[in-house]
Amino acid sequence: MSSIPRPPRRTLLVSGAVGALALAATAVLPMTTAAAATGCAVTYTTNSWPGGFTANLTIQNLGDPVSAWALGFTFPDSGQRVTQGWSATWQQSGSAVTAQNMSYNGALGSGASTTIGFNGAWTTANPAPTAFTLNGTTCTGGISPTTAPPTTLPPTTPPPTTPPPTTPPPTTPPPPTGTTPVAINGQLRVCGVSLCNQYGRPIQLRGMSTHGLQWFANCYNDASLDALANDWQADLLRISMYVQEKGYETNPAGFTSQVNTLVDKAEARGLYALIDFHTLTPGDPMYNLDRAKTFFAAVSARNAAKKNVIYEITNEPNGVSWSTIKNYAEQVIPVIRANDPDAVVIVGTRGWSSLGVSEGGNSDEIVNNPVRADNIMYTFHFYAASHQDTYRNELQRAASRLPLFVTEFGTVTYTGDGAVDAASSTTWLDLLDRLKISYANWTYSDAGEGSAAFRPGTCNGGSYAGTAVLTDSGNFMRNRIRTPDSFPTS
Ligand code: IDC
Repeated sequence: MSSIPRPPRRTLLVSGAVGALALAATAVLPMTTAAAATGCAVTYTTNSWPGGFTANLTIQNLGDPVSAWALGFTFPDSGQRVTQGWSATWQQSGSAVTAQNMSYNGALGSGASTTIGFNGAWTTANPAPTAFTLNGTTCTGGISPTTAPPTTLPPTTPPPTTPPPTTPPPTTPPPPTGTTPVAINGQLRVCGVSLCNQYGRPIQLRGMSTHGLQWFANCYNDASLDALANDWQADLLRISMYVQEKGYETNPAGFTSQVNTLVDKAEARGLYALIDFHTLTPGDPMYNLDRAKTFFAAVSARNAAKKNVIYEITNEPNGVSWSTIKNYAEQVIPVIRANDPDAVVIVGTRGWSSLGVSEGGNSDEIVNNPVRADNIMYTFHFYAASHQDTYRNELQRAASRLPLFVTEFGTVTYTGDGAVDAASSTTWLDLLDRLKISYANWTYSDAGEGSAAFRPGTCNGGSYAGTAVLTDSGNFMRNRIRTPDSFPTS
């Protein structure tokens, strides 16, 4: 679906080509004397292209406050279906669709509204649904029932005959004016199992991870990041902020500000910035839940307006169940969403982010019990000299079912040291390229270990470009990363 070129966006309000132009009708709501007042209005806007569409729905509660809601509607055409939704849990049975609130948007006061949406597919026609229910009540209204309600259902009010252009249509992203990864791709969004750019097309980001900021701060400066953007032609900087091991817990304000500075340096060079809350030991993310909430509240508020930020909420959970990780994610994600609703969030997986494999599990535990949040991806990590076909097979199996992001991998063993395994690394990266899975390599540093890209001592000097400063791993990765990107722009 997403490979089909999209014509410019239009709203249902102004479009005539794709069928019915139904919008919120207005009427007085039925109400019984004893029951709570109910009522709702729904605005459905869509943009459509051959075979696919995106729909946004604004739901307004015109009754008494509710703490949970379910929206229902029926597609007019049997070929229409929801392929991936956000801001609600979406289900379709035949032509009947329901959207259940998420934990963070279930409460709707009187008159309050919330917006949800989905990507869809269609075959023969793509008319808009014309009737909606909220918690079983037909959404007919724009008026609160302050006067005596009718005893029978009001007649359906016809849709407006003239388009009411009260809200401007959503902006079509203009063609990119710059050539950096962020200038071309803009705000990212998860679509299906892919990471999609501002044109709704799947992309792969390739880049490098910092080492622990507490140890290698001298490796991250204007010259080294210029080399990453220009010489390496990278798309992405992963900012690894350890929480323990003399990291964040020792100086929250200092590490938060160090991360923000690197976000700015990445932005200035058109690089995406992956903010990694680098939990490792202890492996239970719940140990750092309060710190995570404090940290992500701060960085998401400060960076909300930026298009280049991706949040990685826990690096490598280990020794804990998937349900614990999921519980952690469902507490941290709303903190980020409250400030930065449209950013992609990445959730670590069981067994050092191996999708469970390193602890005897597999990705089924996630597929069967996904994190209840939209616009998220799941982490997969590997070290090429240690992790081979068993892990590759599981990644491939999971890739058609879950949005995956390799936020960290090494060309060496899982210790971070040893020789580059070029054969396994090549097999891995060819697989990630084929599946369009984004990655960051451990590490863009001069640590005295095989996984470091720079020779020891490099970060004491001022020169990072070219191959003279690189280790075997650095050379291997620079060659992989600097090949041209092919980001779709329409
Ligand atoms: C390693 C570093 C090493 C450091 C160690 C403990 O390379 O210098 O002493 O962490 O902090 C991971 C982790 C990552 C590890 C890396 C290599 O995410 O923190 O870095 N690795 O062991 N998971 C698998 C491997």
